[in-house]
Amino acid sequence: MLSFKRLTPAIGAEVLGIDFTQPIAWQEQQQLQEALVTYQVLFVRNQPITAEQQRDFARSFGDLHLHPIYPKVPNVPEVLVLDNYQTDLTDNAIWHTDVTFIQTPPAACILSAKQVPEYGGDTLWSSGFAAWQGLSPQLRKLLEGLTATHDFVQSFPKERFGNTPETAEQWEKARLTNPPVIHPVIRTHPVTGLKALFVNESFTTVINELPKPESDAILAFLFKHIARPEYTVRWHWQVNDIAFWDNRSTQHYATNDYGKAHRIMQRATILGDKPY
Ligand SMILES: O=C(O)CCC(=O)C(=O)O
Ligand SMILES: [Fe+2]
Repeated sequence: MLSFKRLTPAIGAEVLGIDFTQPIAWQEQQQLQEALVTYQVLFVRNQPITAEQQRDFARSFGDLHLHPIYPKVPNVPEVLVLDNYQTDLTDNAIWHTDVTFIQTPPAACILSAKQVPEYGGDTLWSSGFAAWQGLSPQLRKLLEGLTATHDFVQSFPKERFGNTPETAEQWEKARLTNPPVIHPVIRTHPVTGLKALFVNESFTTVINELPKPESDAILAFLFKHIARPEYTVRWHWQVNDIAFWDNRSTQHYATNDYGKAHRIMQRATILGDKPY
């Protein structure tokens, strides 16, 4: 029997009583889907799943995104590998929502911890609902109806992701297939109808309706606002933990404090709808 233990008032719950190495019953699947919207991020301890199991579970929620840059698990391209010995992951130590540089950003992501440092390497999630509700009515009025540009290149610059003969072609292709896109600054969650702040420091470059200096100042404020501890939950990883988050209403930050310790995570990314 599934149960959920809430972790903070704003966001996060631990899921108890589930085994992802076994097929998930339809009823459990429904419960998880509902809980994902309620808690925004779910954590499950002790789930030694294979990449194929992770892919298949993720696929039961929707089509999967193939990341244009990050390395993939061999033969399982739907599961990407975040290995600090292999890839520059410093941009994950910025508050961000995954893959907002496409027209239909992910609805949800599933992250599995394969190797973790003894200490450090925690990940934090922030609630876009709580952040929105934490703004004054005056600022909310200003932001509603505004749009922002999201650009892949801001977080994956050529200097770091396309600067070798092996990566240059992949990077150029990624840039061409991922031109900048426009999303609302405040999005409406398609399931709950709640509003969430939807600009993030990784990919959002400008609020389109404002002069650049005003856009810069307001974005800087919003990026700081989303990080307020009251809106967040912090997870300390053990190997084989899973995090499953609603990528429509949250941002996350992978703490970069573990130096040369080896940390490996694998992620499946479930595509969503066009934000409105
Ligand atoms: O490494 C982590 O904990 C999270 C990395 C990240 O940003 C992601 O998986 O989307
Ligand atoms: Fe991320």
